[in-house]
Amino acid sequence: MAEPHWTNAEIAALLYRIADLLEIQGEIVFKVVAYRRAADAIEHLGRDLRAIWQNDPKNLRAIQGVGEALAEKLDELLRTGEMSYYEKISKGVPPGIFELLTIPDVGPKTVARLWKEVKITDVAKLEKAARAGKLRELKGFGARSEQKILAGIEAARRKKSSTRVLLGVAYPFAQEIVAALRAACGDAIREIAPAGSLRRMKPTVGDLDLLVSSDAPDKIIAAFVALPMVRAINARGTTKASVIAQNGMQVDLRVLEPKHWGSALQYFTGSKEHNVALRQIALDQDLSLSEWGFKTQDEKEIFTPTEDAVYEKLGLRWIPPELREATNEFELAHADKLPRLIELKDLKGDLQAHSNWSDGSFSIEQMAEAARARGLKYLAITDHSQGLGIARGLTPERVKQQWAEIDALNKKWKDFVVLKSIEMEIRADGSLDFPDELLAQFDLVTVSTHSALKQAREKITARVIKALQNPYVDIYLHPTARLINQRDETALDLEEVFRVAKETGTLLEIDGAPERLDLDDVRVRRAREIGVQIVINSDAHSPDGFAGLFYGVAMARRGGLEAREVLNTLEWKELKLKLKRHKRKVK
Ligand code: DGT
Ligand code: CA
Ligand code: CA
Ligand code: ZN
Repeated sequence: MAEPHWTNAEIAALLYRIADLLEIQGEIVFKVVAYRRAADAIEHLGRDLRAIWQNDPKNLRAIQGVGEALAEKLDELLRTGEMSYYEKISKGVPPGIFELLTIPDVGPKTVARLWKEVKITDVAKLEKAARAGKLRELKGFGARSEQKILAGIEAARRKKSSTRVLLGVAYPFAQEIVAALRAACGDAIREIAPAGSLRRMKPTVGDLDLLVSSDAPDKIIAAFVALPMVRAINARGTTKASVIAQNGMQVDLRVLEPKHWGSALQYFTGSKEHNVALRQIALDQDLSLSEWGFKTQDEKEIFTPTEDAVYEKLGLRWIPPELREATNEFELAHADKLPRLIELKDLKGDLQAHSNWSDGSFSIEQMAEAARARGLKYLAITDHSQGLGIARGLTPERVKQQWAEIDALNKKWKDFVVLKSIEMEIRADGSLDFPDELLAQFDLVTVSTHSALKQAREKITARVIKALQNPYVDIYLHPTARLINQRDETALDLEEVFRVAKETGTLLEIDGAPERLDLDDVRVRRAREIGVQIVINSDAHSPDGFAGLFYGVAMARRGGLEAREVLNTLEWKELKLKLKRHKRKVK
């Protein structure tokens, strides 16, 4: 636990672990529940716990479920990177114990018994004992529980090895499967929609939850399992089926009667936490809510054929799926203050794209025509600067040649303009590849980090801040530098970067490339609170790459942004006036 920087997710995981430990050690239920509740609150806080604490350690107490004793422990953790209470209670606990908890149906109580009564302290020992029929020596265990545990171990292994699928892969796949099912079933389908995390546009998707309303479920199920993209059938019933597709994704289909459509779509869209909160709102109005609809106290059923009607019944505005993560959407819905979320068509230009002058594979003209065909009015070509060895980075000489090409191209259109830009690598010491005289001549300059990403927090933060303070640096791209499923975020202190971005008038980017989605929704919320200005870019390296704008907009929507809060919804001539280089000149 030497690493001093703890994210909310890591802190929540630590508290869940403490709860498990306490339960294994037979602590009173109240204490165990208190830790789980605090963990849940921190997990869904929506802003950095560290930032709250930095403002004033006393603020920790304001978090739901954090009492005085826990606030002290969190303070110690944030100050020193360690929590002595955790060290104390985990002393002597075999490390394999925690992996046992990942097996379905094996909870802390079972783990405690396995450990104390038959000295089983890891998954390997458990598997051996179950196979040898040794577990039935335990009171309450039989041959059936041994089988269940073996199946659970298998399931846990499968889950561990399967990584979540990128939204940019899952989304087009869902469209494809919907189209195929429609083609196969025709009029038998009344409504069809993907639900779950995909409909909420989460950056990654675990499995696909497909819903169909129909009066002929048998026909739909038969067509579904026979689709060409199905590799294997996990389960097949009369109204639901689960398959593994050729691309490895699990797809769960549920077929329901049209009268249940609204409540089912609402339920299976989730998130689970949103549903829990919504059900509580219903209970407060003496209604029970499930995927089948509402029930009154005297068991009268109320059906909601549309999703709108579910929210309306509870006196709420319809909440866009992207906001259903149990952050502040209910507050906003109650107060009738839900944002009018930005849409793809609001974007007028794209401020990050690459051509074959660096690591792209298409000419500037091809990229520009593709952007124009999508209805955009401007495109910044941001090829990499020379500091980035891998990407054929531009030297000042090649920059001048590129400008000549862009000037010639710009004579071609009346309704479209290619902007001269660059993706400037911020060197390890915070200096930039090009001198200010050259930077001043671009239409706009973007900066980013691709190298020395393992730098310590203070170092990388100082490095980025130095770049943002340059008067010619307009946009900081993909701020955390994460690559989903491949590379973690850097240790950058984003709070500090947000503050400096606001102060210097540097814009921050939502990079919509599916493997980046950076900033993500949680960061977008925070950036907006601080007052940082945001742009959404595709980071396209080919014409297909402009799809990134759609996913970038999805992150902005999840972050609650309206069109007016995203600067590239402006015409270029208006946006230009918002760049700090221009503001400075005007002054
Ligand atoms: P994923 O697949 O891991 O990316 O995430 P989701 O959100 O698609 O989750 P999934 O596939 O397990 O379930 C789909 C939706 O069904 C989920 O978002 C909400 C609903 N749901 C599933 N299990 C529960 C539950 O235990 N309670 C409640 N209230 N809703 C649930
Ligand atoms: Ca799902
Ligand atoms: Ca599912
Ligand atoms: Zn590139």
